[in-house]
This record gives sequence, C-alpha cells and structure tokens, in this order.
Amino acid sequence: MRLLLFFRFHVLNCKFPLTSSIRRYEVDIPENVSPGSTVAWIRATDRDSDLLGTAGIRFTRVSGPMSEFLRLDPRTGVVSVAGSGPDSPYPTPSPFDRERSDLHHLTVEARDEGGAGNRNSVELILRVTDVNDNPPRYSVFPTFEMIKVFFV
Ligand SMILES: [Ca+2]
Ligand SMILES: [Ca+2]
Repeated sequence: MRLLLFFRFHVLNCKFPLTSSIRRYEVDIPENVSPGSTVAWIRATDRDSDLLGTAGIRFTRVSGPMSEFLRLDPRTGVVSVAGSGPDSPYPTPSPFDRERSDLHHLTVEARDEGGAGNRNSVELILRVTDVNDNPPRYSVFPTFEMIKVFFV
C-alpha cells in the first residue's frame, strides 16, 4: 500500500517592520524652514523574506500635529516639508512658528507586503528652533497722566 502525503507550505508573514533599535527620531528644524526641505530619513527593516520583509516595506503614513505640511516618501522613508506652488498646502510664511509651539510629536507608520501587511510605527519629534522673525514691539505702560494721578 502506498501512502501519498501532500504538504502545503504557507509562507508566514510573522515579522513586523522594525525601525531597527531606534524608538524615536528627534530632529531640529528652523521655524522658517523652506518648502521641500528634508526633515528626517526614517529607516526600517523586516526579518521576513522578499515582499513580506524589508523589500516589501512601504512608509504609509505620517500623522500628528503639522503633518498636513509634511510629505512622506513611501519607498525611501524621507519626510520632507511640502513643496511650494499653487496646489501646495504649504503657506507663506512658514506655518512652523516657534513662538506658538516649539515641539511637535508625530508618528510615522511602516507596513510590509507592499504597504498592505503588518504595521509598525515610530515617533518623530520635531523641535522648532528660533529664527529672528519678530521685530521689537512697544508695550503699553501707564501714561504720564496716570503716573501723576497715582502719586498725588
Ligand atoms: Ca514581515
Ligand atoms: Ca522667532
């Protein structure tokens, strides 16, 4: 008697994209950063093979405050400031204003299988550095008349 055995092998996508040992990226950008400037280069690896691994990694999303002014290259992981032009969401002057907020916590997501598989994310912290973009302003002090009244 002959016994035929059939085996079916499934390739398991069991590893998640990893941004190596880096848990967060921290970068400094000047508050007058130009449209199109590179902000960060996010790197990720995945121990599975072919599209289930590093070759299939796509960077799928950058989210958080000010993310509408950033662009994420799905293949390279480069995060850049949105470009200029009539269709660009990037206004003039720069929306990054250190006097309003000097720290932005964002998240960058990577997925394997060409952007459809397992996902992982890493923190991206933007520190907005100061530029001399404000002229001196006069403050309102008590007028001479008010001072006189006060001391009488
Ligand atoms: Ca994988
Ligand atoms: Ca400033």
